[in-house]
Amino acid sequence: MKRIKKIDSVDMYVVRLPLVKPFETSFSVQTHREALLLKITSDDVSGWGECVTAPDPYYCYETNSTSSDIIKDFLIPILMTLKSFSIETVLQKFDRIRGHNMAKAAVENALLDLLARQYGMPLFQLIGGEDQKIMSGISIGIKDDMDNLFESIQGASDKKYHRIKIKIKKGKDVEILKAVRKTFPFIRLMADANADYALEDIHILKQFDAFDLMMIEQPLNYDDIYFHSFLQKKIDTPVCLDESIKNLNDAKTAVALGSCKIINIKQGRVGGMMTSKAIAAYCTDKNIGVWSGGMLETGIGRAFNIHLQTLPGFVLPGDTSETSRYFTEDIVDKPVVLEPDGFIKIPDGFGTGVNVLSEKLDRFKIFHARIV
Ligand code: OSB
Ligand code: MG
Repeated sequence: MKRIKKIDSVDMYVVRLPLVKPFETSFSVQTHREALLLKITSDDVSGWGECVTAPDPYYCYETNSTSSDIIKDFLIPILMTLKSFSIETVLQKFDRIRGHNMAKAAVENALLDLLARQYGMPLFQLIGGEDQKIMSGISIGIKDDMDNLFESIQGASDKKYHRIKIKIKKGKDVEILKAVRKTFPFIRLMADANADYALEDIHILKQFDAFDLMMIEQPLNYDDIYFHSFLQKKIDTPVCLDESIKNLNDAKTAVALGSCKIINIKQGRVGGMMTSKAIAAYCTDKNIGVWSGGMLETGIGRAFNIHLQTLPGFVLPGDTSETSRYFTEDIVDKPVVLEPDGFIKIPDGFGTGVNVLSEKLDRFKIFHARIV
């Protein structure tokens, strides 16, 4: 088993990158990506992780401040008690802390990157993935007018994105989906409600069946699994759960109840790459599709999502888009770009393959602390 000898230092940064365009969902409008980054160093090799939290608790209860506290006060102190340890040991110790999956994932990510770099291998190899290019997908925010939306969809379709997701909310749904489908009859299309509906809205959701959607993502309450099983039985469109699935047990519950046909695995939301792998394996065995979600990550977090998709089970296109769709400038050396066929290549090199540019880090950072 691969081991890290001991931790020499841990640095925490917050960077604030402007988004190319504001990103509107049923729960917020985001104009910046404010990312909490972690750099863990051992024997002169550093691994980087990105916490997928936002400054606010509108997608989930975790925020940059709660994660930073949990990392500083609990997770790193656990690491400091260990000598010559494996990732498995770390994850077992982290189990004592309930929830705070995004904080745990950030630490796990940095350790995996560090380990892969120390052993001189790409991250996908360390986690048991297969060398391959991965599919792309784009998530388009809620727009004020239809022309704007059509323009974004046309752009994504021209780029050969493998599927297009549009954000919806109550009142901005049926008519929009109908118009999009009419104008773009052949695109692989899906919608994400970010928990904006209740079971009583079933008459609205039922109308989505006419639009040949790949799935409807998180229609009901952010922590509901049970009532989604009622909904899935009454509509033909496959339900995909995002917010509700926070660990392997949630995935098992959703599968047992028939609450969804697809799960969006965000490695941060479920507590890291290793849990993601377990959920993907479980779902694949049960004939439930999985894909890798995104949280508007910088190049660091996005690289983890790319490596994640080399694991067995990730057969559906996820929310991995090119860098230029999010930022004019990122903080890493290798931007994500789509190949002419819409695929994305794994960044070359050890660990994630992407490296933080110190000039960009300096320019975009709004906080730095050495915590060890
Ligand atoms: O629900 O999938 C979501 C972004 C922030 C928070 C939640 C979600 C999203 C996205 C964007 O849909 C995915 C991406 O391109 O990173
Ligand atoms: Mg979602």
